[in-house]
Amino acid sequence: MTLIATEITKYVYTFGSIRYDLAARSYVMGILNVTPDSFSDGGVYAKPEHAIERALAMADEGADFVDVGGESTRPGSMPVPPEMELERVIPVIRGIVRERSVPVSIDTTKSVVADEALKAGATMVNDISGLTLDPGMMETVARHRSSVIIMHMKGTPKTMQADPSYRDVVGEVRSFLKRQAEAAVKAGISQVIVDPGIGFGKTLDHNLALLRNLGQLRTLGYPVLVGPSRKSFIGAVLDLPVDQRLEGTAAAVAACVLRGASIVRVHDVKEMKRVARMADALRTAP
Ligand code: HH2
Repeated sequence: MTLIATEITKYVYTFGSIRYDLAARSYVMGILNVTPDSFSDGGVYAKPEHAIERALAMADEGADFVDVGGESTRPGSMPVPPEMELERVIPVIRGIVRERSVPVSIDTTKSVVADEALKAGATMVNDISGLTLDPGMMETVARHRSSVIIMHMKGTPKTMQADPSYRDVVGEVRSFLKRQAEAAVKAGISQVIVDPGIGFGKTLDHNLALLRNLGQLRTLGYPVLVGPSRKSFIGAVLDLPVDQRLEGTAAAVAACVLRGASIVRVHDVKEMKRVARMADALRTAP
C-alpha cells in the first residue's frame, strides 16, 4: 500500500501556491531570455517592460512555467558578471510574480543570482551546470526549499561544441544526472528535475540518441525536462535557419512527450502547448 501511495505522490511538486502532478500530463515552460545575445531571441526582451509583457503573454498562452535567464549559454558565449545578470532578471521576476501566479524559474549557474531570484519570487532554479559550477548552489537551493533542474553539459558554453565525444552518450549523461540528483536529495532538496541538456556539448547524433532513449532517463525516478526548442540539431536535420524551426521543434516536442518527458522548455508557447496536449492524448489513449 505504502509503495503505491509513494508512486502516486512522487511526481507531485509544489511551486509556491501551485501544485503540479508532473506524471499526469506534460507541462510547457516558456523561455524568457533577458539577454542581448541569445541564439534565437537575443535583444528582443532586453528591456524589463518588454520581458514582463512577453512573460504575461506566455502565461496567457498556457505556459505552466516561465524560465527567466540573464546570461546566454549559446555555444561560444562568455559568462557575464553576477551584478549584470541580477540587474537583468530581478525586476523581471518581480514584475511577473506581481501579475500572475505562473511559477517562475531562474536560469542561472550562480548561487548569488539564484538567491536573489528566489527572494524575488522565483520557485525553481534551472542550473545548466547541474549544480557543479558554483559550490554554493546546492545549499542555496536547499535553504530556500526551492525546486531544481539539473541539466547535463559537457564542458562550458565557451568550449562545449569543440568536438564533443562520448563512449556511451546516454549512459554517461544518465550517470551524471543520477549522481547529481542523489547529491541534491542528500543536501535536502526534495523536488529534483533532470534534463539531458540538448545541444550542450553534443553532436547531432548525440542529441538524437538522447531524445530516442529518453525512457532511460525516466527510469532514474525524477521528472524529465527537455529543451529542444529551435536548436541547431533541428537546423542540421532540416537544413533551416533558426527562424524556421517551428515544425522541427514541434516534432521534437511530440517525441519528448511520447517518450515520457514531463516538461518541455520552448520559445513558441502557444504552438507547443497544442503539440504537447495532442501528444498527451496520444500517449494516454487506451
Ligand atoms: N537550453 C538553453 C538554456 N537553458 N536550460 C535547460 N534546463 N535545458 C535546456 O535545454 C536549456 C536551458 C539554451 O537555449 P536558449 O535559452 O534559447 O538560448 P541562450 O542560451 O542563447 O539564451
